[in-house]
Amino acid sequence: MAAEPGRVLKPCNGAGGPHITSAVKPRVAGLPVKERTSTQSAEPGRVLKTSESSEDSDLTPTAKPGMEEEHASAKPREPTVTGQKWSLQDFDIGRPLGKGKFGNVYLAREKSTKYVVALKVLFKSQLQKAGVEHQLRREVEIQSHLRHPHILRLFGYFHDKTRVYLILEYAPKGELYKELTKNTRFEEKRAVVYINQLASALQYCHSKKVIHRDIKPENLLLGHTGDLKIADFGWSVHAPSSRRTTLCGTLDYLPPEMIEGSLHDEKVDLWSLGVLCYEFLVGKPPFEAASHEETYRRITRVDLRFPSYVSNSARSLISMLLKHDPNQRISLDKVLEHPWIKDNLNPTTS
Ligand code: N15
Repeated sequence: MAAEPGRVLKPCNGAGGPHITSAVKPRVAGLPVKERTSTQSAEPGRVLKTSESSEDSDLTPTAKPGMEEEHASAKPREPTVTGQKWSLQDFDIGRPLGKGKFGNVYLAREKSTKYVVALKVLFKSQLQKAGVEHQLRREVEIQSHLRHPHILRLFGYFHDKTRVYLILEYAPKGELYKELTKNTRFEEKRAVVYINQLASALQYCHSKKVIHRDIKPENLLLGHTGDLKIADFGWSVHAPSSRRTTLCGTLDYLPPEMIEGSLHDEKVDLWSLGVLCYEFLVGKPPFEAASHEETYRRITRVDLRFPSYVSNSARSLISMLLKHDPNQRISLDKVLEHPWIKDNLNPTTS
């Protein structure tokens, strides 16, 4: 089944993305809107109930505390408990952690608890111009409901006249892709630790019918013990989906069914896991090529080649993930049982 042409999920990352006309009315101001009774009454830190029935539904205006359960002391306070809303005043702002198309991420500390977070600042004008408010709201909706040790937490959000702020978990060891660049490639034992953590995070996502679709090293951060955190849900949707991506930016991590515009489901993440596994071990993604067209060809043909140093056991797992037919791909359960994982996993690091 072909995806509907022209349905754009996300603007191109990086420069030169197309202008996207939003199908939704611009209402970034209340983002994510919930029981807005007055024009600026979005409730910081409170999030929306995830609708699993429709990948593209409007957000159900069901209030849910942004930070309940597990946290006692160290986390930022629960706005719905105190009745207070977050504002910039609540934070000391530190160094920039990263720059993005719509704004930057800063190290920040919540004043009353001294809890350190990553504060992402997005400019409403830019979000509006690109027509991605709806996208952002969906991301917030999805991510704020996910609780997993290997998924970066979204603690809450607030906004002012010009900006939207996302209160995100701070990952002290920074970007995984920098580690990969620094090391060129990872030893198999280290790759196993990451793949194991990733597989368990994806298992959790899939149990919630969330497919990620954009797992690549740039979207992975490292916690203070060096544990992996999936940070970006920019393309996540509820399965199954025929959502089409704009095919700009790198194709390297996209499975055949996505670049071919077919209906896809959570099995896209199995493919990405295979690509990532390869990249961890080799230092570059498997279908890398000089041109978009060539990468496309290599992906659709599953033109997979391994350098001699990759173990047979790793090749076995990667080959079972990188199957053209999504239904032939090894399941996450079986990934976690695969000898390459089991035999290389240090019991203390799982
Ligand atoms: C729409 C919303 C729900 C999506 C939420 N997720 C994001 O916005 C994805 N995102 C995560 N965008 C930026 C970040 C981000 C979070 C970027 C960097 C960090 C972060 N947490 N911690 C960092 C971080 N820690 C670092 C340590 C050393 C060097 C750089 C670091 N960056």
